[in-house]
Amino acid sequence: MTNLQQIDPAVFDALAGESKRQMEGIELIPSENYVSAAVLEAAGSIFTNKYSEGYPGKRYYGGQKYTDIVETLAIERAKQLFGAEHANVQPYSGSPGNTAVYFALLNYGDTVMGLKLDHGGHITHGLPISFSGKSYKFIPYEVDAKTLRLDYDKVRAMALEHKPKMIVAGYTAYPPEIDWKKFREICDEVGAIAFADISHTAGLIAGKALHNPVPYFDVVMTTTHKTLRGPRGAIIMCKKQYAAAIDKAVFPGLQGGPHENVIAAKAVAFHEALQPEFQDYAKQIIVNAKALATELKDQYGFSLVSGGTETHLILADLANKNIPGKEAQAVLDEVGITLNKNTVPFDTRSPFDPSGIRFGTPAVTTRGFKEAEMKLIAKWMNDVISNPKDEATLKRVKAEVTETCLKFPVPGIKV
Ligand code: DSN
Repeated sequence: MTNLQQIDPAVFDALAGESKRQMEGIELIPSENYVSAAVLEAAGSIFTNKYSEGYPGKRYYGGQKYTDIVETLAIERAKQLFGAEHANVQPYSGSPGNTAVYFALLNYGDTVMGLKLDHGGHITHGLPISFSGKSYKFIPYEVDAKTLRLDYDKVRAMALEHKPKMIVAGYTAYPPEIDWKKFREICDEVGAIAFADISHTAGLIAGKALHNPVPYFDVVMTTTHKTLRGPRGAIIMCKKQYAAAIDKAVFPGLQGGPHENVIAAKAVAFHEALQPEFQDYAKQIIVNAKALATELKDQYGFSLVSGGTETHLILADLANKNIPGKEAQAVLDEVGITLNKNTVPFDTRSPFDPSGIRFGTPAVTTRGFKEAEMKLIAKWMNDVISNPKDEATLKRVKAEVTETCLKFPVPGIKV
């Protein structure tokens, strides 16, 4: 990056600092990952120079020979990866992707059901202050107060009562696997459109480590940068009958020129996810998450929402550890372990300083961490959370974290 170093040392220095942070720290934010050098090259390529409003073969500007090639590759690979009838690869990210789905298939004011944000949903699944909550009549469903898991009978009863036009399934802080077939049955019973937001688990689904909703659902949106390990962005997949409406909603309904450099990087990521070794990766993410959860629970007495995990993600309620989520996040950050504070279902604290922390294994699994490293991480987390003000503990853990991380290279970062 000699050009960047010479032309803009301030940005170069920040980038160098971030590279070191990513190399030397343990990334446990469950929505983050490390992309391959090939994905980085495509995302940082000269496709960024090109405008290409429209779709392959039907663009508004000239010079589209190569943008058509990469966008078609991305579309066909996405369809193959998930068994989709149609794919639109242009959404800039998850929120615009969800917005496009609503814009395509709903009228303002229509009734929709989505999981409550503090029970694991997403802002765009009907939070009253978001565009979704303001534009549509979202009826929030919840997890069961005792099991902290979805109660499909209750979801069904709510659907029968409210007759939603759409039900949204797929979450950002829900550790168990989702029963897609149950959602499909409920949607069929009430005549609702079945919409899955699989942003968190798309890589696990593509890698055949979790069940795939695409065959059952009318529409599925996913971001491409989480477990799927692609560039920041999103795609929408749907049954053929919705294809025209979805495409029209993305462009010209909501977006202008697609980011073809990112679409090229999506194509590369889908190619990588189609390789057999991606299935090993997806399975190891869950093996690692389960190992980390078991160690934290059995060895160190952590209270895990829903009892553990069946996916890449763990949500711990720190009430029994006498430390709020915000402080835990900050002190773990100090030793190089990055995760995020998070509300737990029925949280009595505020979202800015909630009771829980959310963490997961997609990024560390990309580095090659296995069950042995999960035991180390659990120990370090417990050491820090039990002694947040003990400088000697923090210093020791930070040194151990750095030493371990340097043995596991990060794809795309040269030491
Ligand atoms: N910000 C994402 C996450 O961390 O889950 C959701 O949009």
